[in-house]
Amino acid sequence: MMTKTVCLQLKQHYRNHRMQRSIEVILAIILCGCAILLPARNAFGSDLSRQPVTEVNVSLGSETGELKFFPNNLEFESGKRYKLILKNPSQQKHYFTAKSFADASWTQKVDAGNVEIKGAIHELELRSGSKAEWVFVPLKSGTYNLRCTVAGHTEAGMVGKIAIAP
Ligand SMILES: [Cu+2]
Repeated sequence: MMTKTVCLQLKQHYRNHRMQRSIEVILAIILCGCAILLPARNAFGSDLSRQPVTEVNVSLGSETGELKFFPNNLEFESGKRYKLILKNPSQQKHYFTAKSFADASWTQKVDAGNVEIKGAIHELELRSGSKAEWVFVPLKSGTYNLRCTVAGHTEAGMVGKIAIAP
């Protein structure tokens, strides 16, 4: 009777020990996985995506129908994160077209209406009364052109400059 109890206790102990070992193995595997994944994510840009964001408002045209960007001179700093809030208060559609600036930046996302777009952005179309938000990090310093590509608008002066400071 006594021996049987000891034997059962030993069995239980052995079983617990085995379970503990397998938990240790699983933990070790998880930790290994993290060690491999974390540096890769940081190198890819998770640092950039977590930076505090600076909001910048730009109006495409005006309520009175002026063909201009307000403001038409934008300045950003390389490596900082921005949320460009674009609004069109006019009665017609306008474009925010800045291809080389977009190429010199990392776009995190664009929110337009209920749609969130991820990936390269070169041009944003804003219908009358609409709004879009572009979250990005400028990377390559320089001065870039901005214009509205609606026929006649660039010629009428709907242009601007975007500077990325190093
Ligand atoms: Cu326009």
